[in-house]
Amino acid sequence: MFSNKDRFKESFLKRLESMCGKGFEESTKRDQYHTLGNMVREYISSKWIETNELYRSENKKQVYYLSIEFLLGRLLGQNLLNLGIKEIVEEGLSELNITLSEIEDCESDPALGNGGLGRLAACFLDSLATLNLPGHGYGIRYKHGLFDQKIVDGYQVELPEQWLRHGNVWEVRKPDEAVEVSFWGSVETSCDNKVLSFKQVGDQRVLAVPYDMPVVGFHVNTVNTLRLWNAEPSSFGLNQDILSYKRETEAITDFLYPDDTHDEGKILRLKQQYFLVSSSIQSILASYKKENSNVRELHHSVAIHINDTHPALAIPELMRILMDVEGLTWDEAWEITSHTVSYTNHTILSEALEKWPIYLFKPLLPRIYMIIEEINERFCAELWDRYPGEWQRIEHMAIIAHGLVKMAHLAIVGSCSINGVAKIHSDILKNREMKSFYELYPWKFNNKTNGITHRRWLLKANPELTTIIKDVIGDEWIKQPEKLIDLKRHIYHPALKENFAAVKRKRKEILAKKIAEKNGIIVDIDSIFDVQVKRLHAYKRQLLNVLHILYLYNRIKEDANYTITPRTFIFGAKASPTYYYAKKVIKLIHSLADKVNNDPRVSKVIKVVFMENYRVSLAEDIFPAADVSEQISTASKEASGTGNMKFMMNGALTVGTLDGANIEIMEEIGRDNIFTFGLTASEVLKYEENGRYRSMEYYHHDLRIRQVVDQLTNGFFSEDEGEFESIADSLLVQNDQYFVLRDFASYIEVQEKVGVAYQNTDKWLEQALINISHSGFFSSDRTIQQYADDIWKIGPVALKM
Ligand code: CR1
Repeated sequence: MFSNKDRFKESFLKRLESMCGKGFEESTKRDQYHTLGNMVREYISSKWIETNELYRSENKKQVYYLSIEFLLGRLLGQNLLNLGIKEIVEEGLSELNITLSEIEDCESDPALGNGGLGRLAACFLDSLATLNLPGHGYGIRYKHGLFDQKIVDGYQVELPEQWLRHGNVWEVRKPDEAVEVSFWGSVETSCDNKVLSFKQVGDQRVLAVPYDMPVVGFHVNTVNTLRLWNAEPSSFGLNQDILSYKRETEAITDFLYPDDTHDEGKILRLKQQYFLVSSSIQSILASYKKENSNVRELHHSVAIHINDTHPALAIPELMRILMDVEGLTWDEAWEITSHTVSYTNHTILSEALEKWPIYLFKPLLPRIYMIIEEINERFCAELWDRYPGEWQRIEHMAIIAHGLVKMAHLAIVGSCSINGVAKIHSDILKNREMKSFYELYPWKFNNKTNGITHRRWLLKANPELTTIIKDVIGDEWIKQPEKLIDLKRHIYHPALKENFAAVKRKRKEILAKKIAEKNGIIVDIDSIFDVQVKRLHAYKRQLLNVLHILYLYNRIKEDANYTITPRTFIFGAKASPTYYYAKKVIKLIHSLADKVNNDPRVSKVIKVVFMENYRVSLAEDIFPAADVSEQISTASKEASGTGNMKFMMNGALTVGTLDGANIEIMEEIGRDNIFTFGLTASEVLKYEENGRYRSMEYYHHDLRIRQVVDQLTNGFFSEDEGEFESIADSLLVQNDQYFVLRDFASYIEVQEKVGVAYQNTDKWLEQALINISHSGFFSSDRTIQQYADDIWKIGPVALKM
């Protein structure tokens, strides 16, 4: 049906009629989307079945990637591209006078994730399939993904996201593979022939029903699986009021937690975590046992990866099943578990380190708690042997302490590998945050610098740039992204520069049109598009960006001779609904935008735009249009960042601190092709240790700082002088935890350099092209290959094309 455009057109029209009961003329765009989506899914399914059969027959080691988030984005366009049938479909549709993008816009953008961590998981799935690696995702099928953001009078309002409202063409419900997950109750211990056995009784059972989604590799036959679990009432759960049982059960998969760093501390969140883990481990074991008789060999055939600590209960859950169901001894079960599970840490922010109070944990998961207690006791005994008398160290490293279960400690002790997500982050883990664990298990610690799939962030998001690159260096780089470096030889060719400039311009025009439609703001295409898009967090320092814009406003107002390269400052960010400070910053951006955009003189040279509801599909419009990428976190706080890589790949120049993967970007492209500023990580950490930073001194000594900080509370923005007082307090009263004022002068200076550099168009274009040439290193194909070789020890299993 996709062999050529005529065949496609014919099947499309036929299918449309049979599916929607309408002729083409009466059909809506959504009917067309559904028809095409179904055709594509059907086309995928034979490869999907073949891949699964191959995995069964080859019986090679497989990896299961457990993640509480998968931020997939829309799938139609990506699947067409990966299947290699996008052009045929586009041609066929154009003969019907429709464009693919109109149809794509009918697809909801599944936001089953918050930000970097969830999007990373989605990029990894794409790379696994493309590299023909047997690797599958396990996650939760949230009925409502991350909230939709509306801005009302400058304030964020959250609306429930509804990605399933019109169904999901990509999923297949598999009720036959449903499993049960137990909560509450108590553990009955019995002793038979000196062998203890454990049984959870009086528990509440929840049915976990899998919905499988195909993960299509790029131009290969591999189709892996993303299995998302849905919570439903089980027929065994009827020992309670049926309505409340149904409600309680379904609540488990109703919502994604909209908070990506704070530990919510909610029992529902813990339920979600155990629900994901228990159903996934049961399913992994069931499929292992179909082909293998000896569960003692599990770790030779199965690797289980936990994406942050949210799925860390995989460790005690695997122990439970190996002992209570399979009848293994503790030592046997531990040997297998600790060789099967590996763990990635994504942040050092202490508020994000999950710790569960025992009083919540123990009643909800009594058997799991028992197992963790035992893991802890044995671990502490080991420590006691190794560090006799050092009770402080032992207390500090224990898995259970001060009434809390520490998930990161559990994850470290029970895993064979622990990795950070950029060099500096992994070093901080080893030398500071997890130092004592590193001393104990140095071999477990390693780094895997994050990556992004160039298939979504370049081929799909920026087909115009893709074409230019292909015209110059061919298309080998598409399969081997490191070959993008071949472009570097051509950066001085005027034609390449011109073509790149034309593409950038075109993409800026497209974005400008969206801004005009959505925000009613007309922006200057010739201005620098300076973009900061990411979750809103104090450590990401959107505030630094805001204060700099305010400083520019003041300069322009005060000095008639002040000249500046015109700039459009673009923001996109969701704030966690309960994060008061973050929501205030969103309001501040809007108040600033009002001031700037409505001032006749200022608005001639700068504009401020906040794009509502930042999400994957919007990101695909933004990255290709950006000139400048703002990566300005307080050094040491951003574990890696991945937006930085997407900008670079689309030829934006970075303004950044020496934090996370910015450092490796700099190492790749050279110091001259990035605008760095601010404290280094070791300087920040030193300040934090010695407590010598006084933000007040910067406020008093730098008039530029004093002016902008005063403007937060002197009625400049609004009659309500208290509106932004909390922000001013964070800077002064609370001594500016994220060093905004400390880095302010250095930020102004580097931004001036950016303005000057942009004037030299030729050089700017060369630098943009240098960024693109080096972006191959940041493909998630490289990252995944490293995970596969060093951690999972898995190799490709490929079907012939
Ligand atoms: C980090 O903050 C990193 C992503 C993916 C985030 C970001 O720097 O790029 O993970 N961490 O590794 C996170 O979401 C809960 O922690």
